[in-house]
Order: sequence, then structure tokens, then C-alpha cells
Amino acid sequence: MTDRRVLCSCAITGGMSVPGQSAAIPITPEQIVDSAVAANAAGAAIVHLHVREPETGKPVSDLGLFKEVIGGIRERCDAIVQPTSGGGVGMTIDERARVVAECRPEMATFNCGSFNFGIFGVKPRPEMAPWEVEYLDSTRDYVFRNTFKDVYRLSEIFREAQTKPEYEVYEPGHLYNLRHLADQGLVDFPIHVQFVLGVLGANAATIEQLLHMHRTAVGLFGGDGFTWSAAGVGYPAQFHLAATSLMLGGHIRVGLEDNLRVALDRRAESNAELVEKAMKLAPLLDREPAGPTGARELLGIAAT
Ligand code: KMH
Ligand code: ZN
Repeated sequence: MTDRRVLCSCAITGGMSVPGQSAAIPITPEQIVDSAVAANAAGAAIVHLHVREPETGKPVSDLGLFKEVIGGIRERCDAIVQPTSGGGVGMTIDERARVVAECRPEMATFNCGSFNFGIFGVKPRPEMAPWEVEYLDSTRDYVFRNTFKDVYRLSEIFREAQTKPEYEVYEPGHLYNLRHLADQGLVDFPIHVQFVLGVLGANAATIEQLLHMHRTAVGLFGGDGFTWSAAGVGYPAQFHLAATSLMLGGHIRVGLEDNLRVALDRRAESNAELVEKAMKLAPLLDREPAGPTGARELLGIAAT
């Protein structure tokens, strides 16, 4: 590994969880901004964002909320602000993509294939409202839709907005979908790939699967064709995949969107706490956290 810098991304709130799962999940725009700024201060160069209806905490695609959150973070820190185009249950591709077209962020997520996305295994808790229990249960019949028509259209929207895609791949087939997009001339290299492992309906969060998917990506895009990061869903996957990625020269994603625990016997109180733990791992494995400037350099994003 010649470049020891590591990019840490923090996924602040998520669109596939409900507030009753943890009081630590930020809900209102103010809470999301505060949490993102604190995660950046703890070492996250990228903050990955969804928005929620302030009154209920339900994931939504409201452009006004996105604008409030993105503007609020930009006022207070230099993190790369990365909104989702993945959204949450029940949102159409047009609703999901609107934040890219309208806000033209420097980066946003781009999901590379359709798959079942099951969170119905999360146990209902007394603090959950009826809609939350229903939301979780509805994913027995939920397909996270990213058809070829959708991803062709999304590619155009990202290009038009000059937004760098973070390509989310959840299983090896998504890498072949991405290769197909590249063959159609819809991808600008080098690309940035996020290996998201541990979603029920896609793949397991194992080191073997991360290695397999990384090898597959090298075969399809060449070792110099992409930068990459790993996001393990759940605990201890979040930190096991972070450690593996640090060893292999990849980047890392942590945050309450993907995992609610900081230790086997302790739930996380904040996103910053998860970033701090990841930041302790990096120097142990001879990696140096990249600040927002280094992050933009690594990703080939022009300075703002
Ligand atoms: N919720 C994660 C498993 C997106 O926002 O575009 C995947 C994700 C996708 O972060
Ligand atoms: Zn997300």
C-alpha cells in the first residue's frame, strides 16, 4: 500500500431503520446537522445523509429537509456531504434522485441493483409507534428497486449535476451491473465503490465475501480503476470489515445507519463514538485518517 491515507465516512441516520431502535438516531434537521458535525470533528471526512420527518422520525425524501441539513453542515464544517439517492421504503426513483438533481452535491450514493431488503427481523420495542412496527414488517414484501432503467437514468442525473457517485454494491452481481453501465459509457473512471455487506436479501458481512467482492472488482475494473470502502451492517460486522479494509488498503464507513453498537455489551450513544472507535483502529494498522482536503484529493473531487 503506497498511500496510507484512509477516508472515513459516517452514515448518520439512515432510511432503513426506525427511531424506536435507538434513542441515539438523529431525527430532526438540527440533530442530523449536530451529529454530522461531531462525526466530522471525530475524524469522518464524508457524512452520508438521509432525512426524516421531524415529528415522527419516518424516513422521507423531502427536498426542503435535505437543503436545511446540507446547508447547516456546510456552514459549520468542511466534510464532504453525501446525500443518499437510495432513500427508504416506498420512495420512487424520481423522489430519491431529486436531491441530486436539485442540490447538485459533490457526492451522493448510487445503488447498483435491485434486491430484497429485509429488516423485519428487528424486534419490536415498546417505545416504537405502530407505524414503526409496520415499517419493519412491510419489508417482508419489499424490493429495493434499482432496475436497469432506473440506473441508466440515475447515471444521466449524476453527470448532469456533476455529482461523484459512490457506487453501492451489496452482492457480487451488482459489480457486473456496474461493469455493464461502464460498457455503455455511463461511468467516469476512476470510480468509488462501497461494499455494503450484511443486508438480509443480499450478502453476508463476512471477510470472505469482502475479499471475494474486492477481487471481483479488481478483475472487472483493474486495481487502479477504483477506490473502495467497506460498510458492515450490524455489530461486530461494522468494525470487523473496517479492520479488514484498513489492512487491505480500502476506506471505511461506520455510523448509526448501519450499526447501533459500539461494543458487544454497549449501545452507541452517538455517531461520533463510532467514528472515534474506527479512528483508534486506523493508526494501529498504519493508516492515517484523511481530512476533507485529502478526501477530495483521493476521490478526485475538486476543492469547494
Ligand atoms: N442503508 C444502507 C444499507 C443509500 O443510502 O443509498 C445502504 C445505503 C444506501 O446507505
Ligand atoms: Zn444510506
